[in-house]
Amino acid sequence: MKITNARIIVTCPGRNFVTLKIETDEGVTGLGDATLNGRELSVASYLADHVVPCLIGRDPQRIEDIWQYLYKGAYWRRGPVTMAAIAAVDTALWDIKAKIAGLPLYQLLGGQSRDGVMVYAHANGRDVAETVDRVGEYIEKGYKAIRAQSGVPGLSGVYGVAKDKFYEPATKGLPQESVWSTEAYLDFVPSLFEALRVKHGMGPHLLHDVHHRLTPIEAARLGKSLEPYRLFWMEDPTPAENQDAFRLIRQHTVTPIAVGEVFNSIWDCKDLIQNQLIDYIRATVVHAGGVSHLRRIADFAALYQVRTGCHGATDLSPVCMGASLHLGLAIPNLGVQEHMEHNAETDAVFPHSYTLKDGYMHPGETPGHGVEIDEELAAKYPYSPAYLPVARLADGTLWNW
Ligand code: CS2
Ligand code: MG
Repeated sequence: MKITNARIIVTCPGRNFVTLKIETDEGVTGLGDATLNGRELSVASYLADHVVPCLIGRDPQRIEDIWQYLYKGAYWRRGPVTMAAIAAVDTALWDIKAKIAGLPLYQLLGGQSRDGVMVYAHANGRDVAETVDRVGEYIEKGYKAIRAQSGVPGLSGVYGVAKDKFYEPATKGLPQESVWSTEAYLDFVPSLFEALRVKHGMGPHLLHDVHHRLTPIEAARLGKSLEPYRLFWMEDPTPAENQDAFRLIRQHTVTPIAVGEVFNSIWDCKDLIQNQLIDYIRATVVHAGGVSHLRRIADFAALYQVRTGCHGATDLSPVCMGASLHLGLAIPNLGVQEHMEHNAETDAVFPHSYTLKDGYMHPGETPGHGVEIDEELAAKYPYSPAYLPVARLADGTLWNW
């Protein structure tokens, strides 16, 4: 079998997605997600101008060889654009291999290690009362794990708080700016989780995304102040370029830590995992080199009893969600999978086999990763430039969004 063509499909059913479709001489095709929020066209170009010419004529079954060819052969290794491009190729090739085998992808990854993949939902509100209600709604829907994000008194445009139902951070036009105050946030967040535990008890898994906003010692303080509420995890407490920063947090708190949605390779998390500085690795299929590389990261993490908590926000397409669920069903060290519902238009553009029931998802039994694309429908939604916001402190200092 030979690869005869590979096309990049850019569509915007409510938000932008970049999808790679690999075609073969035996008519078997595979899909890979290549969406990098706010920088979509850079990956589309990397694929179209640099990667696709290298794929034509190759045997699609040689996944590992093609991965190494695109990683080492690029000379310029790692980074979000390169690794999203490699991820799209890798995911599409696994889709093809599983279709050739006539098996759902998880069977090629070792079969089911559990009956379903526990997922967490996103609850957010403008204030404590609204957030408490939203969490209650998701508990009603059967979710076992819910992330809680609330507006902070005195701050506008806080991360994770939706203007309407779904929180979509990227907005049309130039990046929106919001003012951040760590003091207001640190003094407020414990009261949110106090209210959530008083209302919903200690049963539900509660998660919170700090979204890279604190310094290591501030993160240590937050983790400590949240200990009575036994969070499932505190996510991205501080930027992770300096992996040693997490030693300071660990010294002061036992609140579990999740990191990694912005990671692109095993090198970004090796020290964090090896030194037991995190409990959940959030690297995901589309941004960390595909199924092949994410499997490597998960296997490495398992050695240190670190579990996966893969990123699954709406800017990661259903193709990524499908592949991520197959991996999550098979690996021994799944922690939880993030699940933000895509809108109806997106679900129509990307018909898929995965299902949700009582807080658990299953990728389905369709050969491949179970997600396809309706190209005719996709063409109805042209690309629309959008940017992620930026944050500044009250004195105008540019801060971590
Ligand atoms: C977030 C994301 O879901 C999360 O954990 O951190 O919503 C993130 O802000 C976006 O994916 C950025 O594009
Ligand atoms: Mg996050």
